[in-house]
Amino acid sequence: MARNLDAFWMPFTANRQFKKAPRMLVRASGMHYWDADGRQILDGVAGLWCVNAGHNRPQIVQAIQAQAAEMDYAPPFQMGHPKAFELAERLAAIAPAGMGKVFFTNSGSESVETALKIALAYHRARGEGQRTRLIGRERGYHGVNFGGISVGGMVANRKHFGTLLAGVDHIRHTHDPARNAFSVGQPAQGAELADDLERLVALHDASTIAAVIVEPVAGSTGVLVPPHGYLQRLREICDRHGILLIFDEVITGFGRTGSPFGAQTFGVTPDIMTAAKGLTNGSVPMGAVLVRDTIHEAFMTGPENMIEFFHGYTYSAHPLACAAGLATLQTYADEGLLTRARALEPYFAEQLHALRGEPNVIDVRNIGLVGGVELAPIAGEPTRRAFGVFLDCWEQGVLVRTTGDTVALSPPLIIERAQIDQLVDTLRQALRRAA
Ligand code: PXG
Ligand code: PLP
Repeated sequence: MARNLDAFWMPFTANRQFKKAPRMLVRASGMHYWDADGRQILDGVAGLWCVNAGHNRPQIVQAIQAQAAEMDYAPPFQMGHPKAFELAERLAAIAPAGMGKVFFTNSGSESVETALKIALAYHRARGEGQRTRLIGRERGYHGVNFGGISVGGMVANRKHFGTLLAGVDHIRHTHDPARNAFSVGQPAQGAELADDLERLVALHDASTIAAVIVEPVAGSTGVLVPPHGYLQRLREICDRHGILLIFDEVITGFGRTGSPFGAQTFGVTPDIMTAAKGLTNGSVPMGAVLVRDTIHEAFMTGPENMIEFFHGYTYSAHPLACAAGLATLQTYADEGLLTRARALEPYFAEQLHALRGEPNVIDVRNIGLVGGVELAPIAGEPTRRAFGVFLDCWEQGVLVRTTGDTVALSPPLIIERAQIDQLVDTLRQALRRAA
């Protein structure tokens, strides 16, 4: 099937390399994709960390089809449709207690922008409008819009784009291979790294700081699991200084770490939480921001006929996305998928950590059904070794993901043990061939 590939400028892709040897996916079901040559590919990354219930689940497909036929679109400003309210209620029901208000967006990136704006407007509404600083973390990924790359800490995602948002600072990341390499689950060392926030409080004064945003588990940068006690300490410091804590749960949401959200896995409740990806099982673009009831309450002042929060998207709570989201949450509930990762974690961890000792493996990290296998970079050619392993796995019928020189795994939560074996064995063979 000859096709001209010129027009599509592909996102986060080596366009020229791809177009010389395209990897085309044409069909999906359950744990698998099929490529244009009819090859079956085991999906080791849930698409892009989003297809948590596996592909093309009939309940979700039918919900989208039925909604498309019934009502295509409804304006979300000053109008409503029933499924938006129902989905918000269902989401609040699986969120940490007290996080009962939901704002809808269309992606993780938009959820991040929305969360940052809520934080700023919240302080202003309470008469603390001088709290304008936003604090992120080195190596953080918070999507690609200007707020998100400003609080984010991925150098390549920032350096091309000018001065970014003013008034942003970063705490240091938690990666510490000297002390924590090959930790199974949460690393033992590093809770004190949260104290870096005190350094920024001392520098800027707490009265200027609106919020701190972190991923409970940093995904995009290569799977960094929070050290024991780290998130608790961050929470305590935020409380001490009246700083809002935002968890970016775009990856950690919807069962990835063994609970509905990372907040529950780690036992720390943020003030604001972003979500996307698994919200609709990847089927229709949608994101959400969940906030504490008390934050929402701070906005509900002034004349009743006035808009309380000047923010929203044309496609906020799109009917197709809401239908997909409801069917997705139902599928998760029916099959116990929001906690299944907890049951599979010991087996997954054991298989993954058995890669220790394979050529060039310098660290293995895991939590729930997320894994990271870090490779020693080829001297002078960062990312090349891992990308070679990715291509080899693809040739062998397994889709993995690489970031830097880390191979990331985040399979659909329906994965069976034999498929974990296939995933890890394929990776092992690729590592040996690459040596
Ligand atoms: N926050 C976090 C924590 C994310 O992981 C986003 C925000 C942005 O979501 P959208 O839907 O705007 O892409 C993400 C997305 C990777 C990779 O290489 C990870 C993401 C996206 C693309 C690639 O691991 N995460
Ligand atoms: N640009 C223009 C000119 C618009 O009119 C709008 C929305 O009305 C937007 C951007 C924002 O689009 P969206 O609401 O889909 O984010």
